[in-house]
Amino acid sequence: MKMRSAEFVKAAVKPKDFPPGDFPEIAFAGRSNVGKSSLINSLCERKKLVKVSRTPGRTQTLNFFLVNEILSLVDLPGYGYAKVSKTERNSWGPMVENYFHARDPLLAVVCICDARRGLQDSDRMLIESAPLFGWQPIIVFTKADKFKTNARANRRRELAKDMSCKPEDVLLYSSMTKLGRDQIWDRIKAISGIDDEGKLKE
Ligand SMILES: Nc1nc2c(ncn2[C@@H]2O[C@H](COP(=O)(O)OP(=O)(O)OP(=O)(O)O)[C@@H](O)[C@H]2O)c(=O)[nH]1
Ligand SMILES: [Mg+2]
Repeated sequence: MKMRSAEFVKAAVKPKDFPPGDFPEIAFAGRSNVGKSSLINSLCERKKLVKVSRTPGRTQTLNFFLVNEILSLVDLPGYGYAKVSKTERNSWGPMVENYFHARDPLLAVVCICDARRGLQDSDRMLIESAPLFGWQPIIVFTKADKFKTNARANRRRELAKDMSCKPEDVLLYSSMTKLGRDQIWDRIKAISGIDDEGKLKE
């Protein structure tokens, strides 16, 4: 993906505060601390576009970004983090559900999991809700740099077995090494109708 520009648009909680929705949109979801914000930064080739948390559970709003002035990316708050206050933890559900319901341009949700832990129940729930809301799930296993090459190949096979797919279809990613970056962009580009130049296809 040719990266010409990447900018923060706004943070929002309620549908009335969302940006107009003029562009195809891809959201990034996953458990707290899994690496959602890091993934957006590394996809956009920016170090500090999105704040990466030192303590988990920090992203508490829906954060909208615009890439190449044609593609909207949304960093969603993490789910399942026990240490934020109960009110904050419970507010993830309605806030994100309202977003999923209200957001016509949302085409896909990148469902991010830790490659070491694999799919957790909460991840499966998110993925299973895809048909209800009409977006496509793109399942990404991040922090793959935590495995050495051989161990990573084994882990890929295990994850494929769990998902009943081919090992080569498992998206392993690392924000540190950029492993898997092109594959994720290829999926996002295909779903959003973006060409190799990073422009919307006619
Ligand atoms: N080794 C390794 N560490 C990573 C990777 N991606 C993220 N991290 C680290 O994981 C921690 C959490 O990363 P974030 O990107 O803030 O995770 P998040 O999912 O946005 O977290 P919340 O917004 O708090 O839910 C940070 O310390 C990152 O440096 C990766 O691919 N490999
Ligand atoms: Mg975050």
